[in-house]
Amino acid sequence: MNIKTGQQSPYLLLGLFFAAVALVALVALLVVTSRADNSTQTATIENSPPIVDNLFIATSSLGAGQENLTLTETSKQIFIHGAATDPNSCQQIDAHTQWDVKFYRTDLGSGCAADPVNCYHITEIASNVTGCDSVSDTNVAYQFTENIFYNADATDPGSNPNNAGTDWTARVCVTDDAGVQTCKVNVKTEILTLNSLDITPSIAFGNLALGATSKDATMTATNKGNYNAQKVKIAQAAVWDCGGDSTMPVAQIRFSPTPAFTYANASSMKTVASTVTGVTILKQTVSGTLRTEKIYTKLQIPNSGAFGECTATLDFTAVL
Ligand SMILES: [Ca+2]
Ligand SMILES: [Ca+2]
Ligand SMILES: [Ca+2]
Repeated sequence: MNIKTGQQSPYLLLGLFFAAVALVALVALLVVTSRADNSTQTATIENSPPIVDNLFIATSSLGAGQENLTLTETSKQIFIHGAATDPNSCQQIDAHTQWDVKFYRTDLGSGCAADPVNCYHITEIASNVTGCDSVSDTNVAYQFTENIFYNADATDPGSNPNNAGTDWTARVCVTDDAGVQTCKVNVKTEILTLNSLDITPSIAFGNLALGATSKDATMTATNKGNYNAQKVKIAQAAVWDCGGDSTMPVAQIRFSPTPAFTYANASSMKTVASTVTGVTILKQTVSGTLRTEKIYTKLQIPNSGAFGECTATLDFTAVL
């Protein structure tokens, strides 16, 4: 008997061959049809400029806007505040370094050099810009403060120097992250004339005999306002109080703009205010350099009928 081992039918082999070919083709087809691909999409969001929505000049934090500013003898704090929007995101305008704020006499323009008399370049700090909460938030609040000095130019009718024809401008500019700047100015603000004076607080004539006339006492009057030709009125409302029943008349004091003046020729003090002729104090225009004038007084003690330590108060009024 002839037994063959390891031999297969040729039909079976052919069948296996075609089956293998079909499997390879199917796998290849699957690979071709399942291969991934992608398409990159691009778009650029155009920058929208920022908008300064509103601008108020106030004399208190977040206070109501006002047209007129009255200064004080020291300095007056102002608050420039409002809201701003960037339609892209508040994050494009929320850094204080992106803000530029000035307060200046309008006729000088925003390019003016910093000067307390007429042009303030306001320092911006981080806390000046608030309220940017997320990338989808578009709005911020701002508030900048500045101290306006007493000698800042008045712009009302009667101002000296005469600046009635102009006023003061607050200008707020913000630049977004794309470098686009938008500015807003207030409509109108006048600084009013400030008529104000500082006077030497006390005078000591020392010990004087009955009938004696003192040496000059010198008083310094300082212009602490913004009017360029300030005059001075002087009065002594009540007689000298020398203790007990002892008094001296108001008219024992005489005054003059000239040192070492002759008592007999000088103006007598009165209970009603009278102008010190010859004293006109200019306005301070250079920072740190006060403008002053001297007023000289002499006291003559009555020949009799008075004794004691005497005191009296002089009243000064600044007048235009
Ligand atoms: Ca923008
Ligand atoms: Ca906001
Ligand atoms: Ca004006």
